[in-house]
Amino acid sequence: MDKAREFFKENGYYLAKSVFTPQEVATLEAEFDRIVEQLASHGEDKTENGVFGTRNVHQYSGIWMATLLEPRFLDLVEQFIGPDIVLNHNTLFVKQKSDGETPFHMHQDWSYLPTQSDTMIAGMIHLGVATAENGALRVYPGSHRNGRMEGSRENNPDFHAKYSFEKATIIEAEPGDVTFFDYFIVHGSETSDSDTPRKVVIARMFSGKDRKEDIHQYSENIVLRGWNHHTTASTARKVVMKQE
Ligand SMILES: O=C(O)CCC(=O)C(=O)O
Repeated sequence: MDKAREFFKENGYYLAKSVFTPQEVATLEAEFDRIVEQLASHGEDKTENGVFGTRNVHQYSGIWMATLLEPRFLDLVEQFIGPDIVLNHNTLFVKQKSDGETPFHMHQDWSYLPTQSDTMIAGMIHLGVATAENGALRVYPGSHRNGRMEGSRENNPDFHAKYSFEKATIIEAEPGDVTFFDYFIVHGSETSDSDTPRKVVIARMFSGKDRKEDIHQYSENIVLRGWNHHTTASTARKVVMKQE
């Protein structure tokens, strides 16, 4: 385990192999596909350049809720952010072959969901293979040590010119693996050129000793392990009421 923590600290990411068994992946992929079918039945399966998805798989599936609470998963998360683990939200997405421009130009995540102590990380659970061809995640190892970089959003061409896809490290993965990454690491992914869809669920989690910079900022605030030291009656509401 120390190996995972050390690698993460040094590089800003860690690929954990075979966290979920092939049997578990089969069940999770079936639940994943059921969510996708439900989206399609509501006409919510329009792709943006080959990518579509939804937030919050635990709002669809009890099995997915249990998966986010799986000790093998949380033991790894604990290595990176400590024993108090709060779910901000999660995202399911499928990436299919496309001629369009990638929606994931190189960026950092912090400006989308800043927290006071910058503990936010992502845990990307792979339900299918991730390869260079089908648009796997690419990262700049060690770039998390730059902290908050100005203009590091997906829509900033100057930032993308500085951090090309070509020079980034491609993180290929197998079903059942989990890729963890810091919200400061420079990352992104190219359009898929493969007939094999890429399927992932990405959980965004932060330490229960940390807090969102703005309490009105969206968060599920679900404690997956330990304690949330900043919850109050007002923040425990789904919609935080603004003071008049
Ligand atoms: O996994 C990918 O293709 C990119 C995802 C990403 O950039 C993000 O969720 O911030």
